[in-house]
Amino acid sequence: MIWAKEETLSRNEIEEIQLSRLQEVVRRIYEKVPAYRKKMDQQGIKPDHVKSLSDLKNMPFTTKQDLRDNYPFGLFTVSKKELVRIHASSGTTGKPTVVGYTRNDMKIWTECVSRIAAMGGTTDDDVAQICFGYGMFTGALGLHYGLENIGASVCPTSSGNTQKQIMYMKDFGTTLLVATPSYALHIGEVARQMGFDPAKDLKVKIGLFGGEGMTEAMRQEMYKLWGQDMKVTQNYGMSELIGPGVSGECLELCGMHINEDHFIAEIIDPETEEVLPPGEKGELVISCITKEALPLIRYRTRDITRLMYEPCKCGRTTVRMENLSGRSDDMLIIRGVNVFPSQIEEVLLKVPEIGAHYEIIVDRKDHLDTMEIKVELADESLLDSYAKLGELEHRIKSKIRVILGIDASIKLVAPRSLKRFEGKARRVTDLRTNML
Ligand code: DLL
Repeated sequence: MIWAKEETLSRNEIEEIQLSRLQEVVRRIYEKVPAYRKKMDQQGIKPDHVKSLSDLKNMPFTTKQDLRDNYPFGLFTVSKKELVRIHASSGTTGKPTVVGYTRNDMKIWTECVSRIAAMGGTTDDDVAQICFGYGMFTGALGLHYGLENIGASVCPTSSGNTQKQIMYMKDFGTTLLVATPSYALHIGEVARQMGFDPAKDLKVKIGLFGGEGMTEAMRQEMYKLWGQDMKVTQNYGMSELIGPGVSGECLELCGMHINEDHFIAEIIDPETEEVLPPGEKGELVISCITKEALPLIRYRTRDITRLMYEPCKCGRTTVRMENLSGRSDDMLIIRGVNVFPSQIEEVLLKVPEIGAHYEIIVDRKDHLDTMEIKVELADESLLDSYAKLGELEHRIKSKIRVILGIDASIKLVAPRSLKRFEGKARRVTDLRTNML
């Protein structure tokens, strides 16, 4: 179901809305936020200079560092009194990034999430279990409001306590699961250990996943576990921009539709910072054109994707972003070769004898980068055969070499022995970081 008419406007109509909203928001940040005014003045840009959408490229970028430098509320355009909600995302280093919402921002957020949930097949008949951690993370409360707005029955089970999650799922007849893809796989595995076949004994038919990447191979794992007819969609967002609700996949599964009347998307070359032509892959840069409290302009997401403007079979006309290849800061450089963990995942998940969990450990020995991949066997059947394990290790190693052009050492480990995550999975350990 298409939730809002704004999802089907012509390119001219959408661009007209974008331009007037952009002009308004640029004026507002220039007047209200000293840090923005300073940056714009340094680049010799005044709000009046934004005469067309193509003038956006002259505006300065905003980065996570700007948020840190202005911690906690320095980039806000409203007083604290006008905020009705505050969230934060904890980075691995430094202060958290703080984001805030006015009453109207909450309405926009709810609307944007309702759109992406409706795209993924949600209706008011659904019983929705939200297995994202409630708290400062935007995922849980974002989905919560959007799904309630559609009229689904929302169960805020939060993350963790997986056996209890499964009991609720069974007893409440949960039809819709909200989780990170890695946690959704874990819930399915635990259900199996408890003696259920998730595809037959549970009623979950919709998976609204997000907060981290899901490769196509992982989507196939999801069907195997939860049933071939499950509607499995990816949803993208970021706390700094709004949280979930920036974009989501429709049931055609051909990229995530961006809510373009609220967000303007550009793709840049992360090195040169030049805007790339439509269709090229690069870093996603987003401008928030309707938010009141924290309307970030040209925010560098560090996420790598490509934009697709061709109309989608679902009837929506909004631009789609391809499922992410990774984050520019996730990219590992191993012996000079650029490696995205998602490339490794694609290879691993196509090997039938292994499960969906893996860990990548990068190190440096004698000045040479090394990569070890710990891979979990799908079941115990191979554990007794040394020869078969050796053959499997060799097969995985060759496939990785074909795709990446470098060697990795493969370590097969027993089923269910690697760490599981209830939120976003952390699959890479780079031990080189302290040596540089
Ligand atoms: O993860 C917002 C969100 C929650 C979106 C739930 C969808 C569902 P942050 O915690 O600020 O916000 O993390 C943002 O997570 O820059 C991406 O690198 C990654 N990410 C989010 N969604 C996806 C996705 C939320 N569908 C960061 N595919 C982003 C790949 C994703 N990566």
